[in-house]
Amino acid sequence: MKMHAVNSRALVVLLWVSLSFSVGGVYGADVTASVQPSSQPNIVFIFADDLGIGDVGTYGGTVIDTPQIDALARSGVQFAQAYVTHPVCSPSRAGLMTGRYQQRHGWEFNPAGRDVTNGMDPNEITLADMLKAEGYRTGMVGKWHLGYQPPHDPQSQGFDSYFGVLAGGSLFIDPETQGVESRGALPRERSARNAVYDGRTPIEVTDYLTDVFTQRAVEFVEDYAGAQPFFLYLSHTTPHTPLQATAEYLDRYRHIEDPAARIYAAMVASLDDSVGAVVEALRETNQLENTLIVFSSDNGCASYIKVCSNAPHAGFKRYHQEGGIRVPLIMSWPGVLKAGSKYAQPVVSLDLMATFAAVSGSEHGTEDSINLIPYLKDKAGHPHDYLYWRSGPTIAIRDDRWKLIAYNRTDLTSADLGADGRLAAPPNGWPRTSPHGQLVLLYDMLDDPGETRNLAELHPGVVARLRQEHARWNKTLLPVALMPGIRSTLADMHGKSVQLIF
Ligand SMILES: [Ca+2]
Repeated sequence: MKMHAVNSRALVVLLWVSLSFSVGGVYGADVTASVQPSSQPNIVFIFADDLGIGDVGTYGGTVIDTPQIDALARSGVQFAQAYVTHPVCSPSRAGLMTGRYQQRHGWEFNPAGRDVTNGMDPNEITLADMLKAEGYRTGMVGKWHLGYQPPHDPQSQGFDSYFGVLAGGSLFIDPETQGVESRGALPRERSARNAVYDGRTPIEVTDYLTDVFTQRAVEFVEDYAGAQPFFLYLSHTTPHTPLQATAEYLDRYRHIEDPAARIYAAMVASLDDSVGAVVEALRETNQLENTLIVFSSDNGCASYIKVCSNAPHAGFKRYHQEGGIRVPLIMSWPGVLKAGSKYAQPVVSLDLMATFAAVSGSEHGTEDSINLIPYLKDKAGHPHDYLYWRSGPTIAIRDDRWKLIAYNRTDLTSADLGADGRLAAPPNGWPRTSPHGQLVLLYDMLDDPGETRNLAELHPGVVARLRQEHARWNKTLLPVALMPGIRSTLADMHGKSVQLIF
């Protein structure tokens, strides 16, 4: 193991990790006996919103430059098959924050504004709750989307400090600001629902929101570096709509003629710069060797913005094809995780809970979360036999080779879509039943990762096995959600019309 000039806390971590692995057991099993407070690394989790995996250079993107994200990947581990638990923001975040499939605690659907008065089950233990109990200073900057009010808001859910947007997104800047380009007609000011909060106080922010979040994150690192281990959750609202960027980032993409594509590329650039700024702050405060940095996105990019890429995957945000649920995931922990490595087996965002618990010394675990660190060292096999999804009547499951998706078929047509591109929900939300039957899709993920060929009719035995396994898992969930699913639209799957419910 290469030794750099490391501070004492990092050195203890290095020795402790080496010891834990040389014992050969499950990483977590050694933790309680051996961990000392001084051996806890900082954890920095940078989250993008609706970032297309095909728009990240290290994942094969060629249109947009992401030098900072790419450098982070080179410094650590890049996951080839990282999944989130839902193809839209809020339920994906509910799974990630708790390390439990969100259907276990009822946060199955996009709240679609109902999070102003409701929120994720406050009895769940979040990443921040867990790390705070281990003595971490916990700070959050950015998008929450799991409930505005106590006991659901970030400061009720384990974060010592909060600065950000409680909503699913917000205006990035006054669209009439000099040099700013925006897509569509936007208001000049944020609505109350999309306000920026400092703690629990809404404040006025006039600078470009992504830059403001970055600055706050850098200040958090500078304020707490070295004093006690810290957990920073930097949850950007970019490159989610509204599409808006400043001249600083647009200048890098003047060669892209399509305005929406240019703005989206500039937004990804602002995200990339943010990753670089946070890494630099860690370096300047001598914390880089002592920090586990994680970068990911909450779901794939959206078809409705028309200018992003989930390539080489099919589908988009809202879809259970890979384009909706397979995301970039990078972990960097210099000196502990091997630089420039790749991890090929399927993993899921739920695994961050057990991973963060193990490195912080927590005994907390969940039924769904696997500590990935041993696998990133040398542990053989795969962390999960199956990964599962459910969004109302839509289900999906995958194993090492196969992936099954079942969507509701529908007799609704594009004439039923509203101006916002969505279907109007029945009064009690969309039912879990399938009155028009389901379209069952089976893909061979080894032969056909782009999900182009439906093999369901060729392999009825595989379909039956996966359906049975999904039914077994389904019985362990809450049969209903805290709030019914009200968001839905139509999609064409191999020439058949299906209903996406999210
Ligand atoms: Ca999102």
